[in-house]
Amino acid sequence: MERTLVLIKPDAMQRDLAGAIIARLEKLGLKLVALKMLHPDKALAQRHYAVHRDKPFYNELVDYISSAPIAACVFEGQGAVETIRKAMGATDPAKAEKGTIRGDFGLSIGENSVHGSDSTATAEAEIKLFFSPDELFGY
Ligand code: D4T
Repeated sequence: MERTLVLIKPDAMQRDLAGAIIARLEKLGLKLVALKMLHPDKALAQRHYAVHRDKPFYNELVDYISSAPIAACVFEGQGAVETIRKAMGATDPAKAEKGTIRGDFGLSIGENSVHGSDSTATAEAEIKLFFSPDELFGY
């Protein structure tokens, strides 16, 4: 079954939106199969965002995601990656449609409340970064 990683970013955690975001994703028929709260260190943030290492916003992105606790979640279901990407909305909350997570909760292109894996291959690698196999549940 397809799985994807969702990170609830510091801006959403700090505004007590973790439950609301998880509830929205559960309502899409996706199953929450792993969940943890953690404060990522710089090394983890750099590995997670390695694909962006040459982008001008990379350092800011790494600093931001490692600035405060986040919630990491794995959701499972048919088409989970695409379903969650749609539910998140455009990267820039100003361009995201109303009713999407970023459209409703995001503050700026950096503080955009959530991360979601962009392909099944990326999801597999990202899930391994945040979870060991025994932290993923089938139920
Ligand atoms: P993620 O990967 O977090 O689900 O976001 P997207 O897939 O929607 O967006 P992305 O890969 O283009 O960017 C990754 C991450 O960087 C932040 N960002 C992006 C930023 O701070 N400034 C920018 O100019 C851009 C383009 C937001 C998401």
